[in-house]
Amino acid sequence: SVAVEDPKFTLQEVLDTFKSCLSENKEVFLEHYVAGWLGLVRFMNSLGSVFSFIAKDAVNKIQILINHLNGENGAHYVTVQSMVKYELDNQLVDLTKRGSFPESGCRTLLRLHRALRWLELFLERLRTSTEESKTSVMCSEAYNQSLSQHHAWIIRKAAGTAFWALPGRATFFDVMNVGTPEQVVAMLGDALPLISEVYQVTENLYAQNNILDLP
Ligand code: 1PZ
Repeated sequence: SVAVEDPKFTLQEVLDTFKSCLSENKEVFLEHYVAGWLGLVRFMNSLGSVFSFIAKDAVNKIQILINHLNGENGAHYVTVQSMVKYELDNQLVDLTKRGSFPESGCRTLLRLHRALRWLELFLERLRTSTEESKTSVMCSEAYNQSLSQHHAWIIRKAAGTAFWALPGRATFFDVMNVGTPEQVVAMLGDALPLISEVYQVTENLYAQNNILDLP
C-alpha cells in the first residue's frame, strides 16, 4: 500500500524526488517521476479522506505507468522521451478519440503532467502567502488556472467541494513536516524551480509531438 505511515515523512523528500527525475541531457526518468507522484499521494492522504477520490484517480494512473515500467516492453519506458517515441512509432496511442489504448503511457502521464502544473501554481501561492491567506482560495485559484480546463463540469464541482475541506495554512505547513513556516517557504523556494523544469521539459516534448490533447 502507498499509504503506509512513515513518521519521518516530509514533503521535502517528495519534492526532492522530482530533482532526480531529470537526466543530464534533460530526459525525464519515468521511475523517479512515478516515485514523486507516490509521495504526493501519500501527502494527500495525510490531509484527510475528503481527498481520497482525487488520490484514487492519481493512484490508478501511477499504477498504469508502473505496469508499463515492469512490463515486457519496460525498456522502452525508462524515460518519458523513450516512452513517447515507442508508443507513437508503434501506434499504441489513441490520438483523436478514445479507442483501443485507454491505458497508453502517453495519455496516462498527460493527466499527471497537467496536475503537476496545478501543484506548481498552488505551491507558488503557498510560498508567497501570508498568515491570513486561505488554502482553499489558493487551491481553487491554481485549479481554475490549470487543471479545471481539462475537467468536465461534474469533476470541477466535486473538486471545488473538496477544496473547502483543506486544512488551514498553519496545519498545512505542519503536515508538510519540514519545520518552521520560514523553513517551509525556503524549501518551497528550492523545490519549485525543479518541479517547474520537469513540467516544462515534458510540456515541450508533448508539444513537439502534438500530443497535448490526447483523449
Ligand atoms: C492537496 C489538495 C489536493 C487538491 C488536488 C487538486 C486537483 C483536483 C483534481 C480533481 C480530480 C479528481 C478526479 C479524477 C479526474 C479524472 O477524470 C481526471 C482525468 O482522467 P481521465 O478521466 O481522462 O482518465 N484525472 C486527472 O485529472 C488526474 C488528477 C490527479 C490529481 C492529483 C492531485 C495532486 C495532489 C498533490 C497533493 C499535494
